[in-house]
Amino acid sequence: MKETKKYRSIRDCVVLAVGFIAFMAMRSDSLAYDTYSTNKLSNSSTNHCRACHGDFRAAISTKVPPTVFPGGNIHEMHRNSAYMGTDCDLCHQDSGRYPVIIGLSTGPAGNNSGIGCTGCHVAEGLRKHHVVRGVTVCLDCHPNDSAPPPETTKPPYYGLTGFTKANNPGNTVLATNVNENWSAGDFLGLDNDGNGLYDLADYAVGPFRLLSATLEGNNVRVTFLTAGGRTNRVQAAASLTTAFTNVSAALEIPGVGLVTNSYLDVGGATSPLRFYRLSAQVP
Ligand code: HEC
Ligand code: HEC
Ligand code: HEC
Ligand code: HEC
Ligand SMILES: [Ca+2]
Ligand SMILES: [Ca+2]
Ligand SMILES: [Ca+2]
Repeated sequence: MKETKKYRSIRDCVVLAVGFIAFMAMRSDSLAYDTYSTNKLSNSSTNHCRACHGDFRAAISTKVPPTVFPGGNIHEMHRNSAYMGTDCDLCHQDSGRYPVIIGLSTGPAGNNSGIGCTGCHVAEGLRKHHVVRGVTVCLDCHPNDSAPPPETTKPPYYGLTGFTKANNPGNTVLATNVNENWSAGDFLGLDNDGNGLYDLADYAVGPFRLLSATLEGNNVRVTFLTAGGRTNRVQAAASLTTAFTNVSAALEIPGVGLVTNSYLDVGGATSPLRFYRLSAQVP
């Protein structure tokens, strides 16, 4: 047995070599996304976070409309004690500042084991958010994600006093520099579960209910509590046993935070009996 292994045919060596090259090719491709920037690891300057989000010490926003990073710097927004105040070791490896691995870091000693960016950007939710916003490339290498935890679940790093000021994932306060809103102007934190809805606009966080239905001549004004960023419809039925149909178009609720909205159902008061309900559209 030993002899046959030792004197392998040339053909076997070629197969082994081809196998090795194929493995190398897969490896460098898979490295394309596991660090923020592949520039110092391979020649690839595309297909990584930096290709779309730019230099971490700059202010490139992928949001539409763009969000505003304090001091024009994503790095400072995360780490500066005037803002989120996140400890270096939550993202970095203390052996060196580069490269920054997305799912691995030194971590806050005695608390967590160091899961890098995913301590706040929960992996499944982050990827789902990309897919919802049309960046489907994530599915190439992460096709089998389980369902992300809901918007209300605190990511592992949230509330680690002394290591970061990031806290409530629901971001229920419309103010800058609290909870998970550290960029200015939009009052939004993160879409933690990646369903396309942020904070109060996420149905797991913000309330959604009918407040009143009042007569205005032959019409009915339906008033409801919802949140900016949602798309809602008012629906009606003649009885509770018949199907509800849309009476309003898809209503895009403007602004951020809790909003009282109303819709005038023209001719709604001409039917002897009419039931209303609201429908939620999730992107
Ligand atoms: C092909 C371009 C592209 C690549 C590559 C990319 N992103 Fe994004 N990213 C986007 C877009 C587009 C959005 C959505 C902007 C929005 O929310 O409207 C986004 C959103 C985000 C957000 C905000 C999530 C939220 O809840 O608001 C974070 C954080 C983020 N990306 C991190 C990353 C990380 C980490 C990587 C690398 C693993 C990465 N992105 C790779 C385009 C990209
Ligand atoms: C939110 C995560 C995060 C935190 C917190 C953070 N950094 Fe960074 N840091 C990064 C990322 C991402 C980069 C860019 C890496 C790249 O370009 O590939 C970076 C880049 C750097 C670089 C440049 C590395 C190079 O060789 O180009 C230095 C130095 C650095 N950080 C130091 C720090 C220090 C010191 C702290 C704490 C005061 C800190 N960082 C906190 C994520 C973070
Ligand atoms: C301690 C929690 C925490 C950690 C760790 C963290 N982030 Fe963030 N990050 C946030 C929060 C919260 C926001 C949203 C701030 C806002 O929009 O007000 C954010 C926003 C971002 C954005 C801006 C998206 C946009 O355009 O609006 C990018 C990009 C980003 N993070 C990348 C990273 C990367 C890469 C890492 C790891 C190197 C990382 N983050 C680690 C909490 C964190
Ligand atoms: C070319 C293949 C490839 C693509 C495309 C890709 N990734 Fe990854 N990703 C990897 C590899 C490899 C790792 C490291 C292995 C690991 O930790 O699972 C990784 C790790 C991660 C992690 C940390 C590990 C975890 O799941 O907890 C996150 C978060 C992540 N990727 C997000 C994204 C996002 C967001 C996109 C789309 C913008 C994306 N990836 C696209 C290959 C890829
Ligand atoms: Ca913000
Ligand atoms: Ca949130
Ligand atoms: Ca959400």
